[in-house]
Amino acid sequence: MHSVIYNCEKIWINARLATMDPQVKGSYGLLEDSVIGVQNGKIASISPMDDINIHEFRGEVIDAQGNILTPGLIDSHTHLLYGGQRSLEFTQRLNGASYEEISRAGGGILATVTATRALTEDELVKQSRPRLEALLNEGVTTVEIKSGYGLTVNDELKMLRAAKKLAAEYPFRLRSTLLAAHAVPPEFHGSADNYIELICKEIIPRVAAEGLADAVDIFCEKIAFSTTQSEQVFAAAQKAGLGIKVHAEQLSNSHGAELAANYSAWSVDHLEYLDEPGIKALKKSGTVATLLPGAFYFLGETKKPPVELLRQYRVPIALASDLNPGSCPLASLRLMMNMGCVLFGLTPEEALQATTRNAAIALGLGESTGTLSVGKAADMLLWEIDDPAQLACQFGATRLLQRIFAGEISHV
Ligand code: DI6
Ligand code: FE
Repeated sequence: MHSVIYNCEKIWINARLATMDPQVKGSYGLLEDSVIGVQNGKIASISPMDDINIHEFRGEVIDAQGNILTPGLIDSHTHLLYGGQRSLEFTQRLNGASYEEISRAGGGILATVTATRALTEDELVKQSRPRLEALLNEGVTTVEIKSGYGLTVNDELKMLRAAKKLAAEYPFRLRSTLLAAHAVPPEFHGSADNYIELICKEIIPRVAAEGLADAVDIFCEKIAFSTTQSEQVFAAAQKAGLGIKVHAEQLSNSHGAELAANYSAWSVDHLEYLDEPGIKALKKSGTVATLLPGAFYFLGETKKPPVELLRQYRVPIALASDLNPGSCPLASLRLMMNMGCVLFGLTPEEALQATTRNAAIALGLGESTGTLSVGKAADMLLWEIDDPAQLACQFGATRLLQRIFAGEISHV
């Protein structure tokens, strides 16, 4: 232990570590009065302050002054790349129209598809920067970004390339997801099966060959794609070696989550209408249940996801922003932590777990990030707080003293 810490490039001393590591006993996996050492962007050592002699250390010493370090926050479900905005629909919904009605009338996702197709890759990057910056500024260090507003081979590739550009510009870990099966594009109106065939035979293989996405997602819902179509997409994703995610059981129960679990999905997302057989399937496959309280709140939904049953079956729960122009234009994962507690009844500890460790698993990154553990990425946040529960309890005035990405203190 000693020799490792003395070989580190830098150490944070006098830190209280909310490790979120299940192997560390107690709430938040909290380790008081600790020192954490970083080498090559990774956590190389964690030990009690008493065990080290600072005067023998030659690297950089950062004094955390008794403040709390947590893992970097992980937003495991966003649609932050898009053109235009849809405040008109917000007003329409306030006047009584439903999300489904707007969608069926050609608004909704398809309105954003038109706006996104009209942009060049660079314009798309430019319009999306403020949303990404909002997440990063509040302590998000890993962001999943979905395509899904292009819906042609070229426009989906354009979106995924734009995501890569953002990743080259800003200090964060990108996971990108192909969501070509977000809506049936106008060119395929009345022939959704043909569009699914294009996705499976052309888009998925091409995206995999070019290394443009880590996972594939589909909107499995009455107003979008069927379970039969979903199964074809899952099979194609599996064949291409990509991870599987699904939007399921948001507006109705079509058993998409259970189906995705049978394909060893990383996560199934939304889940307001998830039932017990679905939960059993998630348990069996180790799939994460991702809850999106922002969309629930913004659409004024009343049916809540089955949190108590998920707990009983010990299915890992993640919380994500679902940041998108229609059902959740709210660029704050911290707000989602608060909503996860207030609207869905999670505890503050569950909310932090849901945006660190479990969110990492939902992105197939469970081995590399999400907890403060030796060997994982040094993605860490130093907060001026007394209790980690404050991260879910309060909103808008919590001082983030340092945002550390891959061992570097990074300002966005
Ligand atoms: N479910 C959602 O909540 C978003 N996509 C999806 O499949 C909504 C996307 C939008 O309205 O633009
Ligand atoms: Fe979504």
